[in-house]
Amino acid sequence: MTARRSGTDARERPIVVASNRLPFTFQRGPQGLRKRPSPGGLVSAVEPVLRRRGGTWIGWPGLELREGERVPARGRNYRIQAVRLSDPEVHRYYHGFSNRTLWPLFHSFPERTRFERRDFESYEEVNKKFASAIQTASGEAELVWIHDYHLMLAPAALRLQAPEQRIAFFLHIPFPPYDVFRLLPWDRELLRGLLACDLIGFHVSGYARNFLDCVERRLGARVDWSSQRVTYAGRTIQVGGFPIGIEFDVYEKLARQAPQRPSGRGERIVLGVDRLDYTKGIPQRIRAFERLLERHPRHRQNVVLLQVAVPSRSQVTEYRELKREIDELVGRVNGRFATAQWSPIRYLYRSFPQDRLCGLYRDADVALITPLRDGMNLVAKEYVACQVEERGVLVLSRMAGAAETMRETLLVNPNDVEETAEAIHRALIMEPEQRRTRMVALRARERRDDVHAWVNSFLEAATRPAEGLPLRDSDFEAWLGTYLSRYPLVLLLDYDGTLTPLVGHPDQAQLPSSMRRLLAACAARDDTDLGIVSGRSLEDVRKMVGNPDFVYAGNHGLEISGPGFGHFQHDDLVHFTRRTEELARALEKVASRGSWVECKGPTLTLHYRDVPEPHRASLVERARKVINQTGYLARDAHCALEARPPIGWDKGRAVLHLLRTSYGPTWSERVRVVYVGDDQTDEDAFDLLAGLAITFRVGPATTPTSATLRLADVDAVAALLDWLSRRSGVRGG
Ligand code: ADQ
Repeated sequence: MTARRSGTDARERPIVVASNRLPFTFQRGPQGLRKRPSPGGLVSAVEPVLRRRGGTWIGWPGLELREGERVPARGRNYRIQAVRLSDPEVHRYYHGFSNRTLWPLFHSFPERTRFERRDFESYEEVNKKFASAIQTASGEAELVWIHDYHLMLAPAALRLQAPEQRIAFFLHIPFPPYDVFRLLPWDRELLRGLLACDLIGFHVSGYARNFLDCVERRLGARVDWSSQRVTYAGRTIQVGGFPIGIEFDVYEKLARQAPQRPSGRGERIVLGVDRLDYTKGIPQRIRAFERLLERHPRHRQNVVLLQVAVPSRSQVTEYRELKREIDELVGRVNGRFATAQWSPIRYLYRSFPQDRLCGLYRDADVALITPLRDGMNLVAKEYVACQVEERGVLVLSRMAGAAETMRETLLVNPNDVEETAEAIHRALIMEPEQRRTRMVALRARERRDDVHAWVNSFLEAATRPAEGLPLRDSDFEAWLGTYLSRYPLVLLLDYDGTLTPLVGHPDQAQLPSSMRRLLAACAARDDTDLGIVSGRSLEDVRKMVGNPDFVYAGNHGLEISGPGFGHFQHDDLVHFTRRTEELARALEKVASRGSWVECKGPTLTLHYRDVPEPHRASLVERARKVINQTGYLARDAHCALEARPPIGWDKGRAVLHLLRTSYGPTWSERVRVVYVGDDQTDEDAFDLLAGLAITFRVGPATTPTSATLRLADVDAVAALLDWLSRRSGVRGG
């Protein structure tokens, strides 16, 4: 989705914004704290919004505040709330996880990425801190808008405290492809952190697609690709591309007002403006300019590369090394080509006031904006806004998000020095008429799609409720169509919570007649075998389902029986059936009112659904102790604690045994397996079947799972069975 609405929104309501940095960074001087504008694109984009609408901006002031020190409570027409961070937090959360892990990885520089668990832990803590500050400030706020890669866990932390709050997130940097993202050891945590939002925005739809791909493949969440919506943890999340714009009018005005360039030697100017960052491709750009001078000597003495670099993250070693590299390169090229009157590169390592920057943009003949990777790149847009005489040419990297819309630029691959050099040459010799045509089109788009239009379209999407998505045949076709196309299916299903909704007492968990019909319809096909794998005793589960054509695995697979399989009983079954009775007696002694023990032969379950909430934890603790003392394994189930004998047998092993016995040692070559289950004991099957089957975890996606995919509830299982019963038969071989 790439939504865009220009003009102003009628509902100019205040909002709460949270980002790592406040719009001002504070420095300590003799007169106390001094503030100066924070550098970078996020502030340039979002500050005008708050200035216009009012609200609160929550962020880190840029230094550790001392006892009694306060940052001013107001910005220009909005409130400021500082989040205090200690020096160790800044070190690990900001310089560490944000800038040494997420920044390089998300820009697809895995070789520069550092993976440090302690950095991640600090990131988690600081994100929680931000969430608490947001919670306090948001009150009745209609929307909380969280920004950028520093705060990707904050939405989930906030959702815990404010379940009803509308939360939106915007990522200002690229979202990398699956193959890069999954290098991160905490990839699922970040995805879950973001999925607590109602809306997640990216600069361009390509990044949104990468995100959806990761969500589908790493979390097994349901993704509707056509509407770019995700169903996760019982909620629907809208995802989309929202290309950011700039305050076009302001830049244009500043450019018109900037003092005229002093008439000097009249060299033509090729301009580069960046934060000093390795993603911006400054060394590659200097090499391209050097190649231009080599290949086209006519530009020597006539053209200057004016490179402005604003210092950034200078505490990080890579950035200091980059600075040194650029210094050396500039020195080398100047040494090689300079004459007494002319130096090819003028390099300014400092921040520029906005009005002076606008003068530079206006006067530059060519803007050379060639990042190796960039979320959007606002400099490209600022250049265009300042081109009031419409005579400049923009050479732009294909790797910048801006390249998706700014099609009238000269697009280059910044890694290709030759191509970039030729593009500069082409820009320098381009006919005025062509330059104007391109610039007029670029300016019209940036004027229309300015920062206010961006905010309006984003906020409009953020406040629109995302509707839930019914499961469609196309979902199952995408998940299973190819997998099942040439093989018979073995369909294995858990019973309670999968085929029947969870109820107070196991006896009440009757199989609905619609589900019974669907199971029968699946089993009636000659390319489908069906098995039920349950924690109930074999006899019990067979009675509940009542279909003699299925294979049944009871007691988590300690007993298996059915047509084409015969009968299996684990060797230790009799021994442990006796011992389980002893365990049951011991548990009766610690049980409290409302709990009861279900003996199922070699396993048992302590049910505590009817125990009042305040007494549950201590009951579980007592029961777990007793179970462990007898050498049994305790495992949490839905409002129940299961005890299983310590014989290394579980649903996973049972299912592998079933498959080997029924279809031979090469079963994975002969049949396809789909396994559906809803609780912790099914995780053993998900783990063992990973890569060998497609597995579904049923239920709201709040707990981690090893299953391939998720289904929201029993109705979704019914939809799956319905599709399986109707799917086209075994095709091909
Ligand atoms: P940045 O990486 O900071 O932003 P960019 O979009 O180019 O990159 O914005 C830089 C901002 O800093 C511009 O507003 C520019 O005017 C200003 N600036 C640069 N050099 C300066 C100098 N020497 N003096 C003063 N100001 C200077 C991140 C992402 C981008 C994304 C933005 C907004 O990396 O891809 O476009 O956020 O979402």
